[in-house]
Amino acid sequence: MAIDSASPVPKYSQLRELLLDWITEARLPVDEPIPSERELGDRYGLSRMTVRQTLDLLVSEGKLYRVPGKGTFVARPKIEMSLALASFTEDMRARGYEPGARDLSRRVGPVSSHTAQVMGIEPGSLVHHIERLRTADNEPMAIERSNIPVSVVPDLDQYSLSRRSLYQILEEEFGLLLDAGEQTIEAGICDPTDAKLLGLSHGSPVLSMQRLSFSNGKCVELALSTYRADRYQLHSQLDPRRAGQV
Ligand code: 16G
Repeated sequence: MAIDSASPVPKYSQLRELLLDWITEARLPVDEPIPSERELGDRYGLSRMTVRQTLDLLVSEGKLYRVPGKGTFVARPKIEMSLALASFTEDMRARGYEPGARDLSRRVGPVSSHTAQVMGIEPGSLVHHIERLRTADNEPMAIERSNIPVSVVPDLDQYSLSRRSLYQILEEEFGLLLDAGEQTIEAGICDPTDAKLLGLSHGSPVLSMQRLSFSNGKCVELALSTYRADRYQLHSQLDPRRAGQV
């Protein structure tokens, strides 16, 4: 297969298709190096700038990853984001990854008015603010910022969250089984602080999530999370169309 100079499809886009086909057909395994920019340029008769543009695109899509000084490699397939009320720990274990959590900050303080409104709690009431870096096989995956009402979970600050799952503590120590939840997912751009923690370059795409979880009608957690868009994707089954329904 070759690049078609007469085609209206930009050359970097044609090269993207060719490389993806080649990776699929050759069944290149994860972590396999792909040829250098120079080799690809020679092979397809393209400038290094065009080849780099294609590789940048495939890296930002999470199909390839770069190791400075070493080259470009085939990335692991993206993780499908769970749309269940599962904890990060359960979700990662179910997929065969070792989950991890690093406390970035934990404090108790009054809830802001807008957060109180989202959570349906009294403005100014005390909440646990918990900020954690979540890892899978030691690789940073997400930053989770949780707000948990002190009135619902009084002594949460007594428990370490680096060795135990938050949902497990809620269930085993406080008898709180999460039985309802809602989640909003939006596209976002990583700010410099989060980018550093997630090992991304500033301005990388991320998925910003807001999850509200409830137990027996009471709001237990509002989590505002930043997930790496190069490692996560959303997949859902589609219901058949029915006349008159939107
Ligand atoms: C999930 C939840 C988060 C919760 C965490 C508890 C999202 C999208 N999801 O990641 O709200 O705090 O699980 O995980 O925010 P853990 O039980 O492993 O600590």
